[in-house]
Amino acid sequence: MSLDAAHVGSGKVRELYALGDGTLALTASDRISTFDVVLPTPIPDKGKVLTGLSAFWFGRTRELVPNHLLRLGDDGRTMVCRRLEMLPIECVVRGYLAGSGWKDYRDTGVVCGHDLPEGLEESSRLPEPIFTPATKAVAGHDENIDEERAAALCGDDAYRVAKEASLALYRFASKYAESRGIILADTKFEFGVAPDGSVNLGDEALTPDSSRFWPAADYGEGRPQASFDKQFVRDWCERTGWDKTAPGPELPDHVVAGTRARYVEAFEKLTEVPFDAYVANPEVVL
Ligand code: Q0Z
Repeated sequence: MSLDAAHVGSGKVRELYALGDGTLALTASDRISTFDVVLPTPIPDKGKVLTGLSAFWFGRTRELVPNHLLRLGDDGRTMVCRRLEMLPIECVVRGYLAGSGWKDYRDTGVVCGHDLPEGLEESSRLPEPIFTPATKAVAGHDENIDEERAAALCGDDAYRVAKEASLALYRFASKYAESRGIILADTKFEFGVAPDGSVNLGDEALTPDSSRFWPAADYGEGRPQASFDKQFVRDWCERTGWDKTAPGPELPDHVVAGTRARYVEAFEKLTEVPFDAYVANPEVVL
């Protein structure tokens, strides 16, 4: 980080800085959250893995959809980005039924206005990926909204572009990931408008923090799936009897090491770049 950077925002595990030249620096920490609580124990290199994966996808999809990435920091955990006027919705694409999509389907048969076939189960693959926009909650959980509300929030033109870009990105990335043993069950994108008026992909993209990554080898319908990255942490937290309110428990070394190995495994499976090569020179993923 340069010394003239002003801190302009904090996420649960990331920080956003304004650089002197009108660009932004988005830095991913090694903090991990589970059950919506940030744990006191970091996962070494998690921020580098997530930044490297985002950058890899930005590089692979720039012809499909323009994005905000300008360059990577030498630290491997910072993306220098073009500043965008962010759209006020989360652009979620689902290829499988999980989380709030599964709950909405089970209760109503409908997800964000998509009338889905009968007989789907938890974790079922959908006949076609669906776009399920949500509001950005300041606190608490995002709320799924229908297309009419989402378009009213963004403006019709920007909404249409963000929706088609989201579906195209999901189709590209899910096909690629499934060929490498990882199911991309769903994912959340954020878009913004650049000074030239174009709608650009922003934020992080197609990481395990913005998506559900499932190991394809363990997939089965009618039950929840193990998470590619966080399952050790969740299982260990469940066994401690923690009530899932802050503060969370300190993680033991074997859970930290196992979780770090899963993040690195996801990075190497998807990028085909050795993680050490990324750390030595982050731009190898571009
Ligand atoms: C991203 C966020 C984080 C806190 C704003 N290119 C951009 N232009 C304008 N705004 C953003 C971006 Cl990426 C932007 N966020 C999400 C990230 C910490 C909030 F690291 N908020």
